Amino acid sequence: MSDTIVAPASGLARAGVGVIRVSGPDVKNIAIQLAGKLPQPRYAEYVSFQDIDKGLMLYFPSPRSFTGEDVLEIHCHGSPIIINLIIKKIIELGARLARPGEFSERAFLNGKIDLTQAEAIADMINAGSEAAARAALHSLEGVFSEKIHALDQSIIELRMYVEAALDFPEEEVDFLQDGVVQKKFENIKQTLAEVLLQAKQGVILQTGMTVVIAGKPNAGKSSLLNLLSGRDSAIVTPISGTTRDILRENIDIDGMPLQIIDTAGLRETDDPVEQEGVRRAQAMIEKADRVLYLKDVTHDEHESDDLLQHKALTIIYNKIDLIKKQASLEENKIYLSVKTGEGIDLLKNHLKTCMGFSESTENACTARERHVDALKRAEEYLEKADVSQGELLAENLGLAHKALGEIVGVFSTEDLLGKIFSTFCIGK
Ligand SMILES: Nc1nc2c(ncn2[C@@H]2O[C@H](COP(=O)(O)OP(=O)(O)OP(=O)(O)O)[C@@H](O)[C@H]2O)c(=O)[nH]1
Ligand SMILES: [Mg+2]
Repeated sequence: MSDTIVAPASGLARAGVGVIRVSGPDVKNIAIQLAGKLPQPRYAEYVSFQDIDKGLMLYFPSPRSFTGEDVLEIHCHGSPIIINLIIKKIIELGARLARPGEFSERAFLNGKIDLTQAEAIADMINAGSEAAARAALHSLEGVFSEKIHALDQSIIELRMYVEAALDFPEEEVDFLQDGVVQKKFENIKQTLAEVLLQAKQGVILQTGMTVVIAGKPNAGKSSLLNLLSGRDSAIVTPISGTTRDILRENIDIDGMPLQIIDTAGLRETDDPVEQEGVRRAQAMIEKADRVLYLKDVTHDEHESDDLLQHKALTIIYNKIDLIKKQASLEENKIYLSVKTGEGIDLLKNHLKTCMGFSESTENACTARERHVDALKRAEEYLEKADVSQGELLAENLGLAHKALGEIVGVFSTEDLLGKIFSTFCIGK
């Protein structure tokens, strides 16, 4: 990598301080041209950025820097205009604007962090809840990678053991049937299952799920959105057809992030505005991870439920306060009252169960769909392996090892790297 990159590290927001990051071989020269000096490594110095602004400059010489290259950090006033002027000047001095995620990509390519750690940086910045931020920190500290490495190590060991057996065909059978292989193999499978579960949990923490509230007009959908989000975001009236637009709120239930979406009541109508609302509601329903289909218990209770086809459907009978019924939950049916709040805990617990969310996020790590996929593939290879057939076992252990390597970035194609880092923002 021969060029020097620059980007606003703190975004282009109006704030007290704005941070610009520069990385690459021209850093020393750029510092001298811009501020008249190169600061002492890792000490903040107060300098003038030509006639643009005054502020702090820090120099991190290679390899002890975030990217592993020479890095300069510039703290100026947090004005988008000032930040852009300084960046323009730095580009004149020979740098170019960084691509999204390019700083993290360089850190990965220079061996400062592995792929899951690079992803954890993005996860931390995007975290939607405290639990998600904490989990991202664990991943960034390498806790998740450690688990993958440990698992990988046991696979390699077993594979070496099996390969050794294959080299002595006359003793192979004894080797494979001495119980050691079987035991090690079972341990690996069990650990893999545990890591997979943790990774799924990590994905939930990171991305949350999309829950769409749907149903007939006046069932209490907007009231439910307001109750769950704890704010008065949707208009609620006794008039059917109040909501037309899609409304979104990000909430978290005991640390589990959720996006809840309120929609227009589903009904036949001649009003073109409402028709568009119903069309949008149906589009949201199709994309939802879960649909809460709300009914008014006073008149819709016995209506057939096949009004709506969705793979993840929960039917909610609302307004039980009007018929003095008890709140209850069975399978995917919940009786509750948004007005009195009775049964809302049942709904919250139901949502946690649906997502497989466990309460103990204390030691959780963030993870991605990509990690879950790779772990699942590794699991499939192990399923195909057979302890009594050496060749087959060795081959599948090798394939599982390769799948795990993709997670931390040992065996990653350029394609995959491009895909991962391009989802980062500029400056990361
Ligand atoms: N008694 C009682 N009334 C409720 C309850 N939940 C909502 N309501 C009332 O039902 C009416 C309709 O509520 P909304 O939340 O606007 O219903 P909606 O499903 O969003 O209606 P549309 O937007 O028209 O589709 C309002 O007058 C609410 O106060 C409940 O649990 N009990
Ligand atoms: Mg509404």
